[in-house]
Amino acid sequence: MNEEIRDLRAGFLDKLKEIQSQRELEDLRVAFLGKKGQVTALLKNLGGLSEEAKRSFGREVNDLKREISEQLAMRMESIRQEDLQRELDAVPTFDVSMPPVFRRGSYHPITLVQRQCENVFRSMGFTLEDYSEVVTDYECFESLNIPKFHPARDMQDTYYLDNGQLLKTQTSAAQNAIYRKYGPRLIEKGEPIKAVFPGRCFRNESTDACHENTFFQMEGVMVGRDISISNLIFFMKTMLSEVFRRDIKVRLRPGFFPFVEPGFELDINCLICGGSGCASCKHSGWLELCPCGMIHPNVLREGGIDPEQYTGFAFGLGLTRLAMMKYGIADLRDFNSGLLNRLDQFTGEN
Ligand code: FA5
Repeated sequence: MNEEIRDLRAGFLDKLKEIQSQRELEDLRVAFLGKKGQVTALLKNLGGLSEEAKRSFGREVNDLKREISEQLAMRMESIRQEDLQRELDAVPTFDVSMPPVFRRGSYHPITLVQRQCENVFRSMGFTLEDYSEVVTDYECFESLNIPKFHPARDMQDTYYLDNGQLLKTQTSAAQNAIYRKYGPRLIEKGEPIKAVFPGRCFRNESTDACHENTFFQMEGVMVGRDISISNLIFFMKTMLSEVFRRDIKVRLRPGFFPFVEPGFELDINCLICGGSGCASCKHSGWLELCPCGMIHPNVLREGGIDPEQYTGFAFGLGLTRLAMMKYGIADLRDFNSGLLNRLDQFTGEN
């Protein structure tokens, strides 16, 4: 091989080793194969050579060009792969395209977040209650200050069964039973009622990124002497900081529910879009997470508790939306999708 060609080839291969980006690679291509590049410049030295030497030199230059082109193409492909890998590494934990690896079984993300909330409230002295999914009209509505034909029923499109029972639309349906269960202890021993009760709820809703017809809530109540809105805010703040373990923006605004007075809506700044607006938060930047308020006197009375002596707060935490925010899942319909390769990514927690 011609000495000049050999040196040029060695120089190219040395430089190629240092290339890290597509842009550097393009500069190298221009430096060697461009119109004013080093390989093209070789051809200017053909002048004094014999015909035979010219042919041989030309062949070697062409071989070098081909080799350089191939080397550049190979390096371009490997840089593309490296760039892609870097992008994939930067993708947040939830990856919809992640293939299933092996199946060992895992907890559903809603179960994980539910357990976390249960632990937080249990550590603050709340009892954990279980309640039926099929309830009576009295439990779900009438005991909650929502008589028959009250317009507030329209807020929860209900699945009724033939026997007059219904699929509970809200965990509040268990409130009356809790007051009846723990009321006597409150009255006799002065022990406040502190209970949480998670459960599946059903509403005949059209679904979208933040609404499902089957979803989970966790109800919480505290009743005793001098229980106030400050107690409510303290427990809400503690729960959110334990679940998210970082500062998150919330807002409290007035909200209407016949079973609380005053009533509030506690919204969370959408963690999917950071508050700029997206499908997950219906483009408002905020997501309704946990309505709450001071329990209406009629509801306490219906549960056998004298509202003149005792007060209390109640909240209805949207567990499905909480899991959505905690795990960065933009569409809560994924939760019921049955797609295990998406849902078992969170096993490591708890
Ligand atoms: C209620 O269900 C009241 N029982 C909450 C309550 C309890 C208020 C105690 C006051 C005192 P609401 O319909 O807004 O309220 O639902 C409560 C939460 O459940 C919502 O903030 C939301 O996080 C969640 N939620 C409601 N509907 C859906 C749905 N279709 N899909 C997913 N989550 C929902």
